[in-house]
Amino acid sequence: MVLDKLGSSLKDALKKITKIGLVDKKAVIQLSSDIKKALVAGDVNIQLSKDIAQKIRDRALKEKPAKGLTAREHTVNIVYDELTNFLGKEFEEIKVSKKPTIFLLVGLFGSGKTTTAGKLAKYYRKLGKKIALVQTDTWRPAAYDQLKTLAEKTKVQFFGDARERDPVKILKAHEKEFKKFDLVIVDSAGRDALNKELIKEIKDVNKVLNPDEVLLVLSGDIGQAAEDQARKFHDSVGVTSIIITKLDGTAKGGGALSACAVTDAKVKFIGVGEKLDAIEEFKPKNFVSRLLGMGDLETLLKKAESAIDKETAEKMAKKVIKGESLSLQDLYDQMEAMKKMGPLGQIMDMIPGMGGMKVPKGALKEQEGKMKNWKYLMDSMTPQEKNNPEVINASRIKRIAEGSGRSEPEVRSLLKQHKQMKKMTKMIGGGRNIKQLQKMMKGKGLKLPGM
Ligand SMILES: Nc1nc2c(ncn2[C@@H]2O[C@H](COP(=O)(O)OP(=O)(O)OP(=O)(O)O)[C@@H](O)[C@H]2O)c(=O)[nH]1
Ligand SMILES: [Mg+2]
Repeated sequence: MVLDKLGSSLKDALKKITKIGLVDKKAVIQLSSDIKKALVAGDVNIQLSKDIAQKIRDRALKEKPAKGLTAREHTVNIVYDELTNFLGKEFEEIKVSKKPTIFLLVGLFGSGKTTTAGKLAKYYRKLGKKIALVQTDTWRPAAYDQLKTLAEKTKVQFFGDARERDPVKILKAHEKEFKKFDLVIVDSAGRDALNKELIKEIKDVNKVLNPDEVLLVLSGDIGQAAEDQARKFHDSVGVTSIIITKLDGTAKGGGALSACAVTDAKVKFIGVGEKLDAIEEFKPKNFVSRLLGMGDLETLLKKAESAIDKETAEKMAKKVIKGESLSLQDLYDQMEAMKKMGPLGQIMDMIPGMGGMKVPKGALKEQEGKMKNWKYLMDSMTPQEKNNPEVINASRIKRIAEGSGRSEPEVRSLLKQHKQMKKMTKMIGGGRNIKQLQKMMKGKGLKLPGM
């Protein structure tokens, strides 16, 4: 998970107060001191860490819990609130409604501009947008091929010119075609530092392109220095949004995120890996709930939504919320969607109540292996059997095993798994039984609904 260490020390701090019987002054002071330490260790500015801790302490001691909240819930809520505030409060989506919407990506060498251009292309293509990627980086020889390959991988249009040295000419040569696209994403050249030459180049490109968004790409590993970089870029070329990359591989991400929260341009996306789908919209609220282990159903649903079609996602979410049971067909659809969503471990972090659970890596691998075989089994079932697995008797089990080239015990194990899934969706639907669900999962060694 992103900001693993910061997350686990914040969770530990909160765990202390969920364990003790009484949340008294001493406990609150301890909590705020633990949180301050966690933030400082996560590279958040010391003064800022102190301020946050102080606010949490003051509010937890002064404010009366809202009706229906225990003192403990009240305190956790304040922690959540204050951490969300310091990461930028409300999230405002980048609108891609005007045609064409134009993004210009800027940043220093190696910050992740080109990779991010590819990621954004994939992200918005999944939302149904028609995309063009444009390379104006004439500085680095490999830049042209790098973005062209990404465009081929994501199946979007590519514009560029490997021989032209002037970025403005490249833009002029293609600008007429831009209006055929919903979103035109323009990559640009980086430099070691924001110098006159880079400023001039970005200004020239800016003038011809007149982009709707100037997105500054910053590498998370620069930590608090992100603030200075963001301000300088903003003052000289006008930045509308920030993307922080490489949050998967740095302990300094807390520093970078919190530092940018105080600038005029807000962080809109974060990069969480080298692969093309390793990008997420940065919503402070969701981010903090994940960090604190409260789960992040919204992000999960969104991922599911882009993987499966919207209709299936809504259908499934409704069933879970109503506590209705899911059919084998749903399990199958979910598995199909999961394949596109990434490893199970990543998904677990996003399910409320499960973020804090430590699941042995082996168990996840084994589960992923099992899923493959279930697919074969389900391919041998009739639609009726998938929708209503109760009809599957001994002779059907035999037929399914033979048809799929798997064994009868495997069919039985799948049916058993489905039964458990049904039970669990009922619990999640009830909403109150996460604890019970976790207990059951621990006992059985990872049996998630639909996984
Ligand atoms: N782990 C991780 N690596 C990333 C991420 N984003 C980019 N990278 C890697 O960072 C390196 C630099 O990425 P590029 O996209 O080429 O950076 P750039 O800003 O275009 O670099 P220049 O064109 O040289 O200025 C590559 O090895 C990427 O794979 C991320 O979110 N996580
Ligand atoms: Mg590049």
